[in-house]
Amino acid sequence: MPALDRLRSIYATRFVSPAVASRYVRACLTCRNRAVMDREELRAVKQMHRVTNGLSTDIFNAMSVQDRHSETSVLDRLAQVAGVDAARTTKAAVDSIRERGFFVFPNRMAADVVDELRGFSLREPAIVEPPRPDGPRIEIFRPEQPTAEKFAIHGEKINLFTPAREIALSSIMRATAEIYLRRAPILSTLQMWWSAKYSPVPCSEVAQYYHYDFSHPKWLKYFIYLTEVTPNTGPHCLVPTTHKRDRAGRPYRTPLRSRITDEEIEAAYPGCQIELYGPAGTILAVDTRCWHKGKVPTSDHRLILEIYFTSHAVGESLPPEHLAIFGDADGASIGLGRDVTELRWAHP
Ligand SMILES: O=C(O)CCC(=O)C(=O)O
Repeated sequence: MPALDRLRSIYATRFVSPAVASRYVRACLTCRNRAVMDREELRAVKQMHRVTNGLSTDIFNAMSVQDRHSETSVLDRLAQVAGVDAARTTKAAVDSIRERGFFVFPNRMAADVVDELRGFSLREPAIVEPPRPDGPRIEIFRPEQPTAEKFAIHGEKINLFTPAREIALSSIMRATAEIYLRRAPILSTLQMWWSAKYSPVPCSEVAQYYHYDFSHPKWLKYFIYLTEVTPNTGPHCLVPTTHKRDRAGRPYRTPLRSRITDEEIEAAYPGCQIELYGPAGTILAVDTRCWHKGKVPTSDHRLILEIYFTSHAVGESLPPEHLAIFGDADGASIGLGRDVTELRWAHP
């Protein structure tokens, strides 16, 4: 690498400009009482994250905490609207996510809800990924003849599709997110996608290499398997506890690295990678600040639904999925007179 480029890369890894630092400080001081932050603020939080190995993000999040979303107050409200068992499950979920970065719910989505969602995915046009040089492609996924690695469905149709809405409105999911974020959660994404059995080679554009997400300061993703997931059908993989700061991952949390190989992860965290399997209906909650990826499916396709709650919205306003499902209230907080539709759990 030429000397000037090396100097630039060292600078980008270790330092931020005074303008970025001051934008970050201003964001820390003002974001507690705002649901929406602008893109420049997020960029500053992200740049600081990389040079401080995550410490600055933890400080930002500590300064954004809202007392009314404390664990005790949310669990009390949840027990009133959904019962003590729901509160117990939520507490177990939050403890596990805090400690290990993920939780697999003991109950699953009911089979008829899974079927409805799967049916929807087979009749709605999807965005084909990775994009081709000749531009974006929209296609209905055909399991017998996939033409790419990923087929993603999001937007108005899914926001209005009752089974998907009902899951997003589940009080257990919102309560878990609310306690974990310590704020009223913002629904930032509601989508489903097929990871097709298409190529045996991992594809970086569809998240088949290890990476960590960072499109908001704090977030929680729910992944619901809508097909059976085995070692060969594209399990979600992660390295538990790496949503917290650690030394082993520091070299990879730099601006120059975004896709990390299995071998690099193995060298940094020997024996720690896990793969999450389960029947259709399995519900995972993951803080994808962990190193994570989707494993390439080799024997069959995988369908997954994602519900992504974040601490803040980024841009000018609340996201369309949030507005479509929760309206323009400041966040998807439970027990405040809004819909408390419960998941239809199936017992394993
Ligand atoms: O497909 C997967 O399991 C991984 C998804 C992922 O990396 C993400 O949503 O951030």
